[in-house]
Amino acid sequence: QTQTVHIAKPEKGKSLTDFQSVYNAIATKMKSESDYDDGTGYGPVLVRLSWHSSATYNIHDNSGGSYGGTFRFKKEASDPLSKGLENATKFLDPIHEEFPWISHGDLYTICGVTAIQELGGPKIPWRQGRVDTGPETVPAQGRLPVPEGDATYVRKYYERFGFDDQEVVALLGAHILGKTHLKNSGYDGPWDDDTNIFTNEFFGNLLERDWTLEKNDSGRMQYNAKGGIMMLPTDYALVQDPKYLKYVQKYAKDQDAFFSDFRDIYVKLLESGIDFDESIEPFVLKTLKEQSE
Ligand code: ZEM
Repeated sequence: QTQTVHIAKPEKGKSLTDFQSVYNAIATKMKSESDYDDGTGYGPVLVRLSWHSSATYNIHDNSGGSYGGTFRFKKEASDPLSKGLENATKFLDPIHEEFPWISHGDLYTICGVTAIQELGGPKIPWRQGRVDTGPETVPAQGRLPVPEGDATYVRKYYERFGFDDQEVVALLGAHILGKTHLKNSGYDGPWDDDTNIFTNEFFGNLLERDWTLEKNDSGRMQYNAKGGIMMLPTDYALVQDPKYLKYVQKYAKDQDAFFSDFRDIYVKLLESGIDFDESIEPFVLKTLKEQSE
């Protein structure tokens, strides 16, 4: 089987300061457009974009992943499972115009790092060096997960990335951010009362709320709890499977453990399939708040 090789090449002549400028431009635009999606703001949809641009990865042939920035091509972005992400790419268009030197892969990953940090999540060490590849490198559709699956489906799905049970549970904690939209996915509602604060509450909600499986207005089955919050079947799978449940309980009790494990698996996701030379240092970018202190 042929293996795709993705060697990181840093943006020429750019240093930490330049990437901090990109971070600041994204964070500032997030703040000034905080009305988006009924006051949720753009943070969650930017995190989802970083996930979908990386979610095409296949460990068996090293194809897909965030390296080539191929989400910029219609062939990839038009996947019905990515509906709604045009809001994220449109948000980023003027950022790319301001910083035309940044590759799309770097932009589609640094935006997720920016959003998580600005919304109160862990600091994410991020590395530059993704290089735009051509339309011929867009993976065939069918690599994104469907929300209808059970624990067996979720475990099998993440084998393609080489992620274990603990990593999968930590990563899915990102579903504390944002919401599902009938017009995009056919699911309906947020995962928490706060849609734009990164905490370990996804796990607390899974364990503590009274969940009822109900049919929503597009005929899809989802878990609902009082106060209008919801879980996808793939989210609820994490409490149905004893091996997953163990980590749900751990992260519900221990936000520091969640933050640290989430950081590690999110970095692994964004860097899947990329060879970084030792000379490419991870950047820990500062939040707007840290810079104003
Ligand atoms: Zn999500 N996700 N996701 N996800 N996701 C949605 C929204 C968001 C799955 C999924 O089907 C859906 C990860 C994994 C998985 C985010 C981040 C991450 C929605 C709703 C669906 C249906 C879309 C809509 O209607 O607008 C499935 C099946 C997953 C794996 C099994 C991982 C991993 C993520 C990040 C690390 C985020 C932040 C959102 C909210 C987007 C928004 O617009 O509010």
